Amino acid sequence: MTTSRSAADAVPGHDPLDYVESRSPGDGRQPPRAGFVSDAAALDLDGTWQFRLAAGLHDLTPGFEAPDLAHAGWGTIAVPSCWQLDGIPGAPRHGAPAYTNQVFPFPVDPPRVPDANPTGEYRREFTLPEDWPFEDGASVLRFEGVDSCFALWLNGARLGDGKGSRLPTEFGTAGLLRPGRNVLAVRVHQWSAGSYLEDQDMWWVSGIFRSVRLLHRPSGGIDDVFVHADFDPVTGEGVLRVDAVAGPDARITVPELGLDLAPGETARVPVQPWTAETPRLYDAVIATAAERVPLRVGFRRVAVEDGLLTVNGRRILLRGVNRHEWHPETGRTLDRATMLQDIELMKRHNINAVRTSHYPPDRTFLSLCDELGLWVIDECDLETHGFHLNGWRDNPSADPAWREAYLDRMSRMVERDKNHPSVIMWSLGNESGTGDNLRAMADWTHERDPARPVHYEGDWDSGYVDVYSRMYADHDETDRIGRRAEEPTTDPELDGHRRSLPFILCEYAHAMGNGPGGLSEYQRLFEQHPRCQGGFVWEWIDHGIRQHTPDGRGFFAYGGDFGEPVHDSNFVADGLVFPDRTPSPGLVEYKKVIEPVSIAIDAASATVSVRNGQDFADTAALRWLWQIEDGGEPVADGECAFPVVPAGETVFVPWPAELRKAAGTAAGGERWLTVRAVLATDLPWAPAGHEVAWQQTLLEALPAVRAVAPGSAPVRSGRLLTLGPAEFDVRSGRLARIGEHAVEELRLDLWRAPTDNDLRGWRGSVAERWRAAGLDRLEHKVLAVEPGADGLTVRARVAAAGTDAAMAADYRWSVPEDTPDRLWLTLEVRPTGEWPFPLPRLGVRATVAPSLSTVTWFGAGPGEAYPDTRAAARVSRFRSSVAGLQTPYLFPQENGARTDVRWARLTDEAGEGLLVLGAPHFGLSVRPWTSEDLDAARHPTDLVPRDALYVNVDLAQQGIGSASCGPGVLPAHRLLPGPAVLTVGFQAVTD
Ligand code: IPT
Repeated sequence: MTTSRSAADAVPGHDPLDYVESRSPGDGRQPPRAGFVSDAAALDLDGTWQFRLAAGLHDLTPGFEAPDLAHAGWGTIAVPSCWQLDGIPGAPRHGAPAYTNQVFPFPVDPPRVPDANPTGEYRREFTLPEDWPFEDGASVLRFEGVDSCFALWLNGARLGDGKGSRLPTEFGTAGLLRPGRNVLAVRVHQWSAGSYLEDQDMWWVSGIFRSVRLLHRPSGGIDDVFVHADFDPVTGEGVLRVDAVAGPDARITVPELGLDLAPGETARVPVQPWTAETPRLYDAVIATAAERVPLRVGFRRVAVEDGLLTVNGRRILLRGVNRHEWHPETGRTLDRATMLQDIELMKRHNINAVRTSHYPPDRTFLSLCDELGLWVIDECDLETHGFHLNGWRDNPSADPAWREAYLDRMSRMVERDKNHPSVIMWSLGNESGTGDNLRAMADWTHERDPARPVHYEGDWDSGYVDVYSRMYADHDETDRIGRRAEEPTTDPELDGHRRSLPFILCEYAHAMGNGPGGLSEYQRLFEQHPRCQGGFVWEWIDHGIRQHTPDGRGFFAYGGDFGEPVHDSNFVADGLVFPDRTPSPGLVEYKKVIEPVSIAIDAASATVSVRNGQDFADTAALRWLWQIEDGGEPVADGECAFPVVPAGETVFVPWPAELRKAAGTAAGGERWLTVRAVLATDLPWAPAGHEVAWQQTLLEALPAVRAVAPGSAPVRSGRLLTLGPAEFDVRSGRLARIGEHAVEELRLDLWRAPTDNDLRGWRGSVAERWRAAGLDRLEHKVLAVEPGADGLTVRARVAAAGTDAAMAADYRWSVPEDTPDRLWLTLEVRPTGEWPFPLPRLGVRATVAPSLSTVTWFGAGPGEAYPDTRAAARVSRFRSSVAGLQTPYLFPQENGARTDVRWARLTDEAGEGLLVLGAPHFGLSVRPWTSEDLDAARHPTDLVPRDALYVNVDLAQQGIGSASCGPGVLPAHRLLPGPAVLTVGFQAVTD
């Protein structure tokens, strides 16, 4: 290898660039310590830096570190930022992001990396304030995160190098810092030996992506602090001991508790404990004469006891999400407002836990979790997944040469984050196979912090961890595990141990595209089996990157959009929120499924029961509101005065008199009672009135709308058949209009644009079977058009080219004499031949004029819902524009269906339009494009409204499942082919 290298790198007998491909975690670094902010002098080095992107080690700027280097030809970059992204003003994009899930985007040859190794040369001058305390102690440069490997020079002298992208690194500046002007030069390599340990399923982006600061370390100050704040649930006492590496005069004070302690001294005092539901923090200070460090202390005890994971002596239930750090413009550089937004959104959607998949987050996030209350599994920056594709050959986890790197990563996480009460478990990393290096990480962690359990999913035998953790186990297996009746371990010696452990699903319910389905069924298992302590939905956010089409329309890019030769397409878009953090229907569904309080209404006994499913908090923060709706219109409301329900308990309360009275007053329509739990006062994460939980019950059903009067006969004139308000073509039997409104191409429809969950699947793709069977290219052969005394019958055979399997479809049209404006369709469908798969949908599709673009309906809503994602849909009356009915999944697919619709009106601006009536219910989708358009589109910007609206009226749809990574649609939600009848009415109306 010949490279041009700068003279200052040259150390005799040593290749100065060896560190890039060295397994060593770094050189010249300070020992890791707790992350904290003190009153010692500090200089923020974030901001604009000089920048040049070199193509590889052969392209480095000679003398790059020299203090007086001329920057001719250099650009600038913002620190912190990811150089492949251009979301930060002043940070033009360099190179391009690339997405792979498991596969390494370079040849697997550890620890070597490609010659094409984009290398960012960063330089920044800074001026020290005049009062910088040079005479006292030392100063360190602290990098919170640099991806993936770097070396640095201060005033021309090399300080060291480091790896471990999402972990902090500090370097001493001994003797090099000068009063006034200083020059810091940092060289950052996209690829390094460390890349083999950082194969997380996410974009490859690089650079100094978290903050950089110069910190004064006063002599006699506080170098490290470890707060041990135990809570004794028997006595209600907090047990505080603070260990410190500090000046001999260090004292710890907690004014609110009247404590003044020396390091290592233990105090017991009555306290209010910290939990995610009641995040009580006590302000404390550790101080010496030289330095003062504020601390926030939360007292809690995490334990694995009697086969359960407990906090403060109680089993907890994790209603969690996996959170990557992501922003559609700035990538993995997040500001505090974005972190706070994530936590607020989580809390508002009843989420109580976060796994920091798959690396320690910016530590501001953990401070916010301490404050606002979330259980955190803090995960180490470690994943070697790509070795799996090579049969785990050379996996670093089992290679002693990597042991130091593994231990280094673990210690840097634990040391940084050990004082966060929100962190209840340490995770060794993700998908790194098995091996002694993982065991060594666990052993070290148990020794260093015996007060927190250790988690790692990758070793199914659970030999060195404290909880049994799995990902994507299906419902049946989860049930077996819940009964401690799962398959035995590979190593029989470990079976007893694993069977005694609590169980969590560290990933489940893959939220890719439309879905996930099956959440309710999982939640039931978590509530039924004490051992099943919940899980973490995969994942929080779609990692889309904001881009624009040439004509300026915005969209979110995914894998392949930057021309990557190897990529995993839209598998990076599998979150509960869209990249701009708009909640997806999946998040709304999850919120309902994991409600912390469950309301049950019993109309027969006129009672409501409330089960407080929280583990610690009572219900004092909640108010209970009731409302009765008639045909979806509110008719009465009030408040229930419930007693405060302690955690884990249930109360039954009779309906208040007003509610009893209102419920007993028939009004003529379908009547529902809704009871909602809302916040009584403002909380730090949501305002008063925010809805936490709800339940509905039917008070009064309506008799079926279907008329029984005899139908009238169609009248023929030329090519037209007129039946009441409708006109048909006499030859084809096709409906042409209803009253003034063109209603065309109405026919049986079995197709939906496959969802990600239809397309992918561990047990094969159902969408491939649909396509092979031709469900997307069905031909409609009219066999007979039969006008009769009481209506019109059109018989058709619906089938795809090349197959003899078919659907017999008989359309019976009628207009009952007593409702001469109303046209009814009864569609009878019978499969013939082989239909060995569930159908995507079963219903009719028709087109109407694009002007009918307002949809009002009485049914379930307001959001989209499918058979296994309908928990969050409530019965009421809703109104939306057609545009508002579409869910803009990053990869276009079936979306936007409304379920259990009793009636719907599609109207134009003048309020004229069409009424669709169920008998009793139907599923409704209205779009400005076809399912075929949706299927063909790759991004929402590919979808161009046509000159018609496409209306699907469904008897049923196939469920959603989460087969894109995990189990498919549960049997109860599969749409199996069989004889079926859909009845639906149409009428021209004025709003
Ligand atoms: C699992 C990974 O842990 C996670 O990072 C993500 O890739 C997820 O899958 C899918 O989106 S690993 C899976 C192969 C079980």
